[in-house]
Amino acid sequence: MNTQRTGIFSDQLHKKILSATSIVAFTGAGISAESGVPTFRGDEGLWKKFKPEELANFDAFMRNPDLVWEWYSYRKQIISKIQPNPGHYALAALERLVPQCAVITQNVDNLHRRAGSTTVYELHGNIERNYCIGCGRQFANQDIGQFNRAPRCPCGGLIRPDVVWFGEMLPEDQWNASERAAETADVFLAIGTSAVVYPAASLPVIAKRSGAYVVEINLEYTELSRTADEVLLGKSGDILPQLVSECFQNQ
Ligand code: BJW
Repeated sequence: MNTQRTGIFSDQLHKKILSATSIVAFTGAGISAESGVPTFRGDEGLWKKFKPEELANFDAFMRNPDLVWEWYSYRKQIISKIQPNPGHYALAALERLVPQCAVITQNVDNLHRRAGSTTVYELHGNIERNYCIGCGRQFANQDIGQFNRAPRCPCGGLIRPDVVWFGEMLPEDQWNASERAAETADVFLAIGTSAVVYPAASLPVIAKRSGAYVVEINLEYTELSRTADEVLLGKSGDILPQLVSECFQNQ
């Protein structure tokens, strides 16, 4: 594993990116931190103040739907007020420069699409969508308004956010497409994720096993660092725009 500080990227990385037919960006909460979305783990993370077992699983929702709904309302409000940051925009620009480029995200904040990325696989859902646990009817946030209590569908069922809680399966189509993208990537960028939540955290390993050059971008070393070919330590909002402009400055 090569370790390199932000600034000048290795020749190896330049060559890998410029010769790549397929680049995958696998993102976690860290890429949205600079937009003002709190991460989950670490000193400033949501799980310091809130217990995931009380908020991010189906049993918790059935025990206390209003509490869980209130927590998601709070996060929906944060997300409705913020904007994509230079890291999101750099990935959207990369999509226009590389023959195939996909974003696989664990984030539910929709910021990649808002930044202009079009091939986006959402492994853990999207907080802007909701559905009825009774009949499955879908509701956009604007359809249900702002509620402090968990809203109900006309059928009487509880409405929940369309996110993936612990113990739930990932959306099959998103997972299958992500696995295929990881298997065929020439370069796999793992950005702002602690890489501890499975099955998402297996994707960089799948990519590496399939021959991809794996680059981690994070503020600190993670579970993934030993697998990565390079670790770039720093903010993704600094590193990604710099990487894209350095590699493609003549295009
Ligand atoms: C920056 C930065 C900057 C900050 N620039 N970097 C044992 C082995 C394997 C699996 C399991 C196991 N025990 C249990 C499981 C299963 C479980 C799991 O993985 N648990 C582990 C925690 C142990 N997984 C599941 O349950 C999944 N489903 C599943 O396995 O289905 C099969 C099954 C079904 C039934 C029974 C059994 C199995 C589902 C997982 C769903 C995860 N859901 C959440 C919540 C989503 C909804 C919501 O938003 O509320 O997804 S949890 C939370 O963690 C969220 C995230 O997407 C996910 C990952 O977090 P992420 O993105 O990595 O964030 P952080 O905060 O951890 O890290 C941020 C990083 O950014 C840090 O490294 C910072 O340094 C860095 N950073 N600023 C660059 N500016």
